[in-house]
Amino acid sequence: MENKKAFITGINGQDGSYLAEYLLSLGYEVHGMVRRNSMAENQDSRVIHIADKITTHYGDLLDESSIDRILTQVKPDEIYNIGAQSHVRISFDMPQFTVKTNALGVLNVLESYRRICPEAKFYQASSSEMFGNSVDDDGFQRESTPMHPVSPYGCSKLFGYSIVRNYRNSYKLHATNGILFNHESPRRGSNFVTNKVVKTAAKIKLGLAEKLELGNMDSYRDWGHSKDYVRAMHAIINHDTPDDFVVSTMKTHSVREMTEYVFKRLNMDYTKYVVQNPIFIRPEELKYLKGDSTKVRTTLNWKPEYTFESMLDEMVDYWINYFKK
Ligand code: G4F
Repeated sequence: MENKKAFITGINGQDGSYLAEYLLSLGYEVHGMVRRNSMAENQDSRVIHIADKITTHYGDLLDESSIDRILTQVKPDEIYNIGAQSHVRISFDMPQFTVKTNALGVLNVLESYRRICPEAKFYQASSSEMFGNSVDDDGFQRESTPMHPVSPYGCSKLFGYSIVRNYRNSYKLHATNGILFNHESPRRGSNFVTNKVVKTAAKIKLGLAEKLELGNMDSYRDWGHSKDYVRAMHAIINHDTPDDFVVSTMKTHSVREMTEYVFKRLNMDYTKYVVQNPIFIRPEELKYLKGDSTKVRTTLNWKPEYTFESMLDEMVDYWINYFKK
């Protein structure tokens, strides 16, 4: 039997790169879309170690003809739409770009998919940011929780989520949503809070930095590991029935608790180094996330392997080794 073919938008991101590795390990032929930018380096820094095993194609979520071209050429069995402007605070600085990419971009991929390879399966990277500050009485967010986003990013993701459901019902497509809570790793962009804290704490430990500037330390997040979450993406897209699933650890910690843990692991007291800079505070904040992932655990037999602590430990070890080298 021929190998299955997967097409990943955002293959050079944190999730795209782990997903590509995971699909290769399962014997897939992996294709990914990369955007042209003006950096001196190549546009494949997170997948350079598997560059000879994957095929990258230049394209953009906002350039329909490039998506058409790639899907016509590749004819994938599975499409993972993971590319996005994924930074919530930056979405307040670039609201229109964020909405075009994260909302219209989903529609562009869906339209090409519907016309060119409707027999394929489709996965959309939906987000817990869509819930905003809505929480069920038991303190969890789940598939049935109302969605009231509090950022241009969250609003754009809610459109993406809704249009996937609409296309699934209207055109009988195997189109799915993973509603993923925060997920991290050493490959996380350094302007997201976990990697920013770990990287700066490692620098402080080695005498390479003096302080860490943060915004709101009293918001709560349900943090898992990207490697665990890409396994969930694959399970979701391969479920017999196209459906929507929350993916989470079912535990929550504040930014302050996370910072305290990281500094303690390096034998330091965070209160001596952390200062607040209002520049990192958002016009409207999502205060509390804790996901109920019972559905994906019971239906698809998924569970995370990393804990909050083992995930942060891996990130600390990575950055300490990186700066020592
Ligand atoms: O790490 P963050 O920037 O992640 P955020 O906003 O929760 O979004 C991430 O998770 C979403 C899933 O819910 C994804 F959809 C999205 O793409 C992204 O992956 O911020 C986490 C928390 C926030 O409450 C923020 O206000 O940390 C707080 N924070 C405090 N100081 C900071 C900082 N966040 C950042 N990025 N930088 C700070 O200095």
